Amino acid sequence: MNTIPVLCLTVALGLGAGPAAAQATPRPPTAASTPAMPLVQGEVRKVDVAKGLVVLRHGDMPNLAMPPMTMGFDVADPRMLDGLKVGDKVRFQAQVIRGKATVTELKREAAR
Ligand SMILES: [Cu+2]
Repeated sequence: MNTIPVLCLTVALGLGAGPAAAQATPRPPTAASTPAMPLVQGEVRKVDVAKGLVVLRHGDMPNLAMPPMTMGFDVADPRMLDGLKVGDKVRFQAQVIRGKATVTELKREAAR
């Protein structure tokens, strides 16, 4: 479980440098075996549809051993980014897929 904090740090530091989020250490997808994980609170900080990338400020993510932070994620399905805007509140789940932190489920919270 040593690679995830390093990954987060790397991604977080790379936010201003474009495609740095694509670089990550490969890791077996152990998280994939955990069913029905709770969704995590997040807030959209950046959306890059062309790269299939979203930057989220996220809460604690026990399945990835991450404390709250802001970092970039790939998305499993580019349609998740449809209509998503900076500042949107979301609930999401992410897993490490092929070495990249990837959003596997994303729901926008209803505006009030
Ligand atoms: Cu993180």
